[in-house]
Amino acid sequence: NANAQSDSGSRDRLATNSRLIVVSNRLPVTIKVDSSQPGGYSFALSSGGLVSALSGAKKRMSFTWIGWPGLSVPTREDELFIESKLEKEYSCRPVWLDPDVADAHYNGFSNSILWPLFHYHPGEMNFDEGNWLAYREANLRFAESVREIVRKGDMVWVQDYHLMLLPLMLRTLIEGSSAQGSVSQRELEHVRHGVDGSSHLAHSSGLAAPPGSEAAEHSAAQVASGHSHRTSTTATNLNVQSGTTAQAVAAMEEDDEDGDGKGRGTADGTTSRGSVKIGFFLHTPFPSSEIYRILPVRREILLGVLHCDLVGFHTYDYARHFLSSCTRILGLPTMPNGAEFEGRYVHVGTYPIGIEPAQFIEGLARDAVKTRMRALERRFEGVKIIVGVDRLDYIKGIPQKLHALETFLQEHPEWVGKVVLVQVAVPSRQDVEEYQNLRAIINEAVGRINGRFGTVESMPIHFIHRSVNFEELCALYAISDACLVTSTRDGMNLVSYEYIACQQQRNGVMILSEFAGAAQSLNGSLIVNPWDKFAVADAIHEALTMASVTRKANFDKLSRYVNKHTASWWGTSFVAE
Ligand code: ADQ
Repeated sequence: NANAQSDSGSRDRLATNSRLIVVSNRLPVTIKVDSSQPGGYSFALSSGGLVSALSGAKKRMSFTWIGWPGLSVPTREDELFIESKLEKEYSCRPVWLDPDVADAHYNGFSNSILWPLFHYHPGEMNFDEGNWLAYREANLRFAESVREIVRKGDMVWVQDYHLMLLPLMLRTLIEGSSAQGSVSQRELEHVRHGVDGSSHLAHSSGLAAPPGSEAAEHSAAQVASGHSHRTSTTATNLNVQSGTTAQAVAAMEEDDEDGDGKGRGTADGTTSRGSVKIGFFLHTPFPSSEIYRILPVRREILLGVLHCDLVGFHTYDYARHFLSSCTRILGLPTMPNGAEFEGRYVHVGTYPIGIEPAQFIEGLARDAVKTRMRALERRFEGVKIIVGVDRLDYIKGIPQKLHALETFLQEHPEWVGKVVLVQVAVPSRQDVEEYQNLRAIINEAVGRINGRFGTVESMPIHFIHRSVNFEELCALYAISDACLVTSTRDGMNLVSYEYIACQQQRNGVMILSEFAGAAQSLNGSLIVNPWDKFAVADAIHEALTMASVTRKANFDKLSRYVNKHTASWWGTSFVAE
């Protein structure tokens, strides 16, 4: 009941007459070339967490989702066909990116710079000027796509580390330059100077700013201010930029729905501040400022996000790290719930994400899942099962998990042959070199441990290097005696939530890394330091020998939390705020 009340409470605060525009790197629709389908393409809605998270808000508000469609197509006709299908059937709008830009934005900058740094792996970070330009370029394309449809009163909710410059770019496109504030105008322009696409166009067409032009002077100013290493390859053309802003304002004035004749423009040709609300949510950790300040473009990324009204994180610690970076790097005055920036207050808050437990309960009721559970229980009769489900990513601490299991078997030989780790690892980001190395490390460890403790009858580790379908996942979660999450950093970690949702019958034990955001919420888990293999081995032993009454008491706490803090609770709370 408490759940229902708080949920409907936040839903009631949703402004149902406004429109929500969600922007994420990928659209929640998988599009494939398929000659058997009308138009030559097949479409399938993804079942990701964000899709369920937004279902609540979607029912109450008019809704559009903007993102990269995951492919490029040969002709404009193909694009138009896909655009029309996505708009009519999925309320989605694709952002078409040149394949090279898409690759350098996603693999080159997002996953090779921001992802490792935000997860405290600066050693894996490869900073490269070209990738940074591609990141800006892609963010600009997204901003332009939003600008084409955004109207006064809309809310734009930007998702995740792929789009951290988008809030700044969007504000510039729809509202023009902001007032001089605590950050110098020149510095803001430095981030913005690619805003109108002039940098890209000039760059790709071989144009350079004519000597003596405003653009050249601006670049010179940047050289003088020490920014030349990042700006010298681009030509800044502020005239083009203001032209683009004027076009944006004109487009919005044409679109003047309230009929007051004022459109969204003010007398000076820009829209008033706050005519569009912008929110940003980071799904990864935000690292300590001591780590964050390693980033060569640390100021630019902070400035990008600070053009929001609300910035959200999974945990209080991430929010605190963000605010202390704003103070230390930009010198901004901050308070526990926000920062002052350019005469406005940017609200910063904690919104822990969840899952939709009902989907898993419904899954467990399916005949196919029940049949599969019986088959697995027969296969592992008399053996305790520990389950691990992770993307094959270095942040998930899979080598640490394997070492802990090895230590456990070494210290407790009586368990050899009586416990298995079923580790499912979905292949991920295989174009990035660090992920290929990780795979080799894991293969070696699995082979070594199985060689050491395996017998003809049994192997301690069942390693499955692929994605498993939803029914197999439900069955695996439900028959396991414990779930082991050893992330060395993880924004939240939803696998722990999914495991709890599937454990009504067995009341299995959740062993959870203290470095996953979920450790701050999932009271009732055994919390471990994944770097301490002896401590994890002890937790495995404790989990396998825990009295059923203790398991039940722990499970009840966990289950209450997971059922209350659902994905839709997260989505509606953020949007209502
Ligand atoms: P991820 O890093 O992808 O998400 P997580 O939250 O654990 O991590 O979600 C993974 C999802 O993928 C789960 O729904 C899980 O079931 C599924 N999955 C993983 N391996 C699978 C496999 N082999 N087969 C099938 N399904 C598999 C990012 C952040 C997290 C944050 C989420 C949401 O890194 O910290 O919790 O976003 O904000």
